[in-house]
Order: sequence, then structure tokens, then C-alpha cells
Amino acid sequence: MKIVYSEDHRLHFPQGELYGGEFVTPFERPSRIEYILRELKHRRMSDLMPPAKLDMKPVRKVHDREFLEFLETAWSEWTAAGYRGEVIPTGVAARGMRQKKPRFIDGKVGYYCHSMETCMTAGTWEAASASAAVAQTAQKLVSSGGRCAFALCRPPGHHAHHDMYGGYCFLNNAAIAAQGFLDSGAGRVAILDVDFHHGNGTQDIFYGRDDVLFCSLHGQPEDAYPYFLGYRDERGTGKGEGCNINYPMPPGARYDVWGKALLDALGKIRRYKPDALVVSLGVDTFKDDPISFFKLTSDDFRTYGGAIAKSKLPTLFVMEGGYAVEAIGINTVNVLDGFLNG
Ligand code: OKP
Ligand code: ZN
Repeated sequence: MKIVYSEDHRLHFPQGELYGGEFVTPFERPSRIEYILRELKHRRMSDLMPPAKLDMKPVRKVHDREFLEFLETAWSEWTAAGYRGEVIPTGVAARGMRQKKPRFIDGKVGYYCHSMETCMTAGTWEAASASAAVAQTAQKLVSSGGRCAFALCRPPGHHAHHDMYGGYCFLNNAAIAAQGFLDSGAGRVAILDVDFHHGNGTQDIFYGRDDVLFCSLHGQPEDAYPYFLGYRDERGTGKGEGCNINYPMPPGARYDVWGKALLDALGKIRRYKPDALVVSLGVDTFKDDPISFFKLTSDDFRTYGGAIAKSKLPTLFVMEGGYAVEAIGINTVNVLDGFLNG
């Protein structure tokens, strides 16, 4: 399996994440990628390549132009304002308030941020755009006839909306890849999001469209981040009606429950007849994940990799979450291995 990777991910490493009222070392940290690389090497999967330069055309189709400008300039505007810490919002555009972009950077941050745990720092834009380039380069490998590829993205992307960042995500790598498939000639694309958290950003981007089917398996919003999206009755709108399918599941869910949802989603994907499949691959469904509540075992990851392979679709795996760092490599590579050898 071809693997696309950029070491520029290291440029994004905020000092803190707001967690339970404390600033803690971010769960989403550079070592996550190092653990995955180590396990790939260990299992002789070392067909690595760097990304090509990011083509902004598909990026502009899934993200707002002013939002992209904001991400690119936020750090310099923040420091120019005299702030000495990392970029984090104070006031946000909440219920009943005007949805108008302020001029001052502190206001703009509140306008474009949906989750306050996520700090931006000097290298965030460079890392986020490198991560999008990783997804795009891997997509092109599949578009030009490859069976599969693995985009080792960091930072992750599935919480990034059309015009909002948060949940450790800035650019929606999976959405950029899906748009890339369409722009390279695919008629329809399916996105299967198996990260523990609902892919609210991806849902937002494609909610009114019928050329992308989005299926997400996740912790139910009553109990799990991102809390304000991911219910079963969110089915898409307008011509996108029926093209958004959510599988919220309760705390403690094991593979007997989770695997049934996966098979249902794979059935829906088969009937949609997509030309390509993007898997938003988060391994935070693992039983020992520090911020999640599903109970998948390392063997379950191999099992579901095999189930995904049965779809026989050109498949792009895009790395999302997974915070049990000691096991993140094993679990991620188990999915890929299950896919290849299942
Ligand atoms: C990103 B990805 C938990 C707060 C959750 C954000 C989690 C973002 C997960 N107490 N904070 O989907 O893995
Ligand atoms: Zn997650």
C-alpha cells in the first residue's frame, strides 16, 4: 500500500489544550505519527512518499475563501495584536447573536472557531496545509488507478466545517480528497467515517449534495464530542436528502454493536454505487483510548479492515484521531493489514 506522509506535521504542536478547566499537553500530538510510522516499518510497509504541492482548487470548493485567508493569517494578526499566547477564542458567535465577522483578530477567532480546546500556533497553517496535501496526493494515486492508499494526515480534518475549525481540525482532509476524486472524474464518492467522534465538518460540507454519500459511526451526541451534531435524524437536505447517514452509539459499545453499524453502512455504500471510497480512519474507538468510550480491541481493527475490503472499491484511508498512543500504530496498521489480507 502506498503511504503519503509529510514531516511538516511537526510544525503544529500547541503547548496546551483546554481540558476539564486545565491546560494539558494536547492529546493530538506529533508522537502519534511517530508511533504509526514505527509500526508501518516494523511490518515492512514502507512504501512512503512525500506529498506534491497542494492544488487549492478542490480546497476552495469545500472551504470558504475568507475562512482560508483567516487560517493563513491568524497567527500573524494574533501576534501583531500583542498577544503572547497561542490562538484561542474568548467570545464566540453563539445562539441568537449576529453571524457577522468582526474586524479584530480576537473577534475573528471566535467567529471561525467551534471548539475551544484547539489552539493555533506559529506553524499551524503550514502543518494543516501539508496535511491536506498528503490527502490530496494519496487521492491522486487512487484516482490514477491504484486500489488503495494511506494518507498519514496530521493534524486531522473531519471536524473542520466549510467555514469553522475546531476539534483539532483546520482543513477537512477527507472532504478535500473526496472533492479531488470528483474533480478527477468520479461521478459519486462515499465517505465512511469510523473515527470515534462524529465527522461534523464533513457532514456540514456535503449536507446539501448528492454526489457524496457520508456515513459516520460515532459516540452519540448526548454523551460525546462534538455534542451538537451527529444525531440519526440528520439525513441531508435538498438534493442531498438521504446522502447523510449517522450511526450514533452509546457508551461501552463493543464490536458486536459497532460491527453491525459498519455492515449497515457498507450496504448503503454498495447501493450508492460510488466510484471511490474515502475512509476517515480514526482509531479512537479503541478500548483504552483516553478521551473516548467505545470498546474495540486491536483484533477488531483487523476484522473491520477486511470488511471494508469486501466493498471492492478504490479506497483512500485518511488518518483522523486515536489518542492511546502506545497502541495507535498497531490499531491503524491492523486496519490496513485487514484490508490488504482480510
Ligand atoms: C478529534 B478527532 C473531551 C473533549 C474533546 C475534542 C476532541 C476532538 C477529537 N473531553 N475534545 O475526531 O479524533
Ligand atoms: Zn476522534
